Amino acid sequence: MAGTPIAIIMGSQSDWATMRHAAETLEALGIAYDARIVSAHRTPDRLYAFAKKAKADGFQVIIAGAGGAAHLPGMTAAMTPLPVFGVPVESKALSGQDSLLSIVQMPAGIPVGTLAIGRAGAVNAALLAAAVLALHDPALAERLDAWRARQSDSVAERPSDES
Ligand code: RP5
Repeated sequence: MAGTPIAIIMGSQSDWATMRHAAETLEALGIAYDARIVSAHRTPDRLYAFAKKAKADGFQVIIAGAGGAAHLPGMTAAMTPLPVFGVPVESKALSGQDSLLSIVQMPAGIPVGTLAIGRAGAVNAALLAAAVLALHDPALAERLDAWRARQSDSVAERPSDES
């Protein structure tokens, strides 16, 4: 999609339950995104085609979520000059620690900005991507400030017995 600043890619349909939190956060900030399933091992040709064209297609930041032997963010970063933020999806076998280490332990030379495991990582990947875009988009910077202010306002000063 031309002119869409953020690509959200994920290794499997099963990752969407996590990655939809990135999508929802971008929607709350009024940022357009394109969400795609791109598996490094099941659809390597799709990954190559996506990553090689991502910048020419107009994307500015890529958010990549994957679980297990999660090579999607690193492989993507190897094939594009765009910033790539990796979200470790919580795996069944190792609770996402495998995903985290696969994504965070990039050898020097090809960076992947790695977020937390699961929903927190997905939300924060979107907020980090928004912060990057906001450097050159004053209106977005205002929306991001307002988002943070609403978050602050939503925190009670004292705990309640009601959950
Ligand atoms: C990875 O394998 C995906 O990113 C996903 O987190 C994990 C499991 O995929 P499914 O077997 O659920 O399709 O490639």
